Amino acid sequence: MPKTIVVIPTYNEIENLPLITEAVFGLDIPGLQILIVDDNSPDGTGRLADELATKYDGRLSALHRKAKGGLGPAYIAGFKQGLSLGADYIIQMDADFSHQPKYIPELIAKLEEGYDGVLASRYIKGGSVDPKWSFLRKLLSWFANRVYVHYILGIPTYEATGGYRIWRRNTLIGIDLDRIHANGYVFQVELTYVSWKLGFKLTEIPIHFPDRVRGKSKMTSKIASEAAVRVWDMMYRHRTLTPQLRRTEAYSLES
Ligand SMILES: Nc1nc2c(ncn2[C@@H]2O[C@H](COP(=O)(O)OP(=O)(O)OP(=O)(O)O)[C@@H](O)[C@H]2O)c(=O)[nH]1
Ligand SMILES: [Mg+2]
Repeated sequence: MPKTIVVIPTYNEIENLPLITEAVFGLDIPGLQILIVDDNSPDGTGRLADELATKYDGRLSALHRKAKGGLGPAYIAGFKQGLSLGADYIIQMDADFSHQPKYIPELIAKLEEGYDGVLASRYIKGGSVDPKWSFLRKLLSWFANRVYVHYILGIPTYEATGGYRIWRRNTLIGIDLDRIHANGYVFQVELTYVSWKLGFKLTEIPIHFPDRVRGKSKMTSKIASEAAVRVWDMMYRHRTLTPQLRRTEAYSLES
């Protein structure tokens, strides 16, 4: 039975955290654990995560970081911790229910067909976003993923800014997380780009993406517009990667 760890980064998600953990454990997937990565949320999400670690003894753990450092560094710390806990598969997922837990069994099943990573996609056939999105938001997100990422970066998927995925242990080691520098949206694109350049086999499953109901979004239009510029720099930095440059040794948690 493979050990699957769901890494959930949180910042002020006190309302969502107990509900999302209950929903994930409610799927009754054998060997599944949750790792919460909290950046010292002022609303006490980190304390709640410790309480949940006691409640779900051995099935849930919390990683506490000192201050809000962005999604990218939180995920990298969470991935390294998950690997050191012995995960065979690692799922990355938001706490706000835009990433619906019901797709987890499908993500695992698809990975087990022999892929190195599976992306939950809003922009392949059968996928969709919240009907409440404005036309402009839909257009920008569609353009970023279907056009920019696919045709400019050349990534053979139609989703790269979304952060609902599953990775094999060896993919996250091979990527070498220490070469991933970006935050927010670009972090998701960088992870996809680097894994593809290194020759890992990626695929997608379609999902519906509803907007969050509880709590506040941390995404701003500044972060979104910065992403469009930073993605060029990211592409330049990784342009010479080839499968020969995969990392082979495990990470030490100090790095
Ligand atoms: N640990 C940590 N988690 C974060 C940070 N920023 C955001 N998160 C979490 O990352 C997930 C995604 O953040 P959201 O604010 O929902 O951003 P988004 O989903 O891109 O934007 P929306 O569509 O507006 O919800 C949530 O679980 C947040 O709590 C951060 O700096 N540190
Ligand atoms: Mg969200």
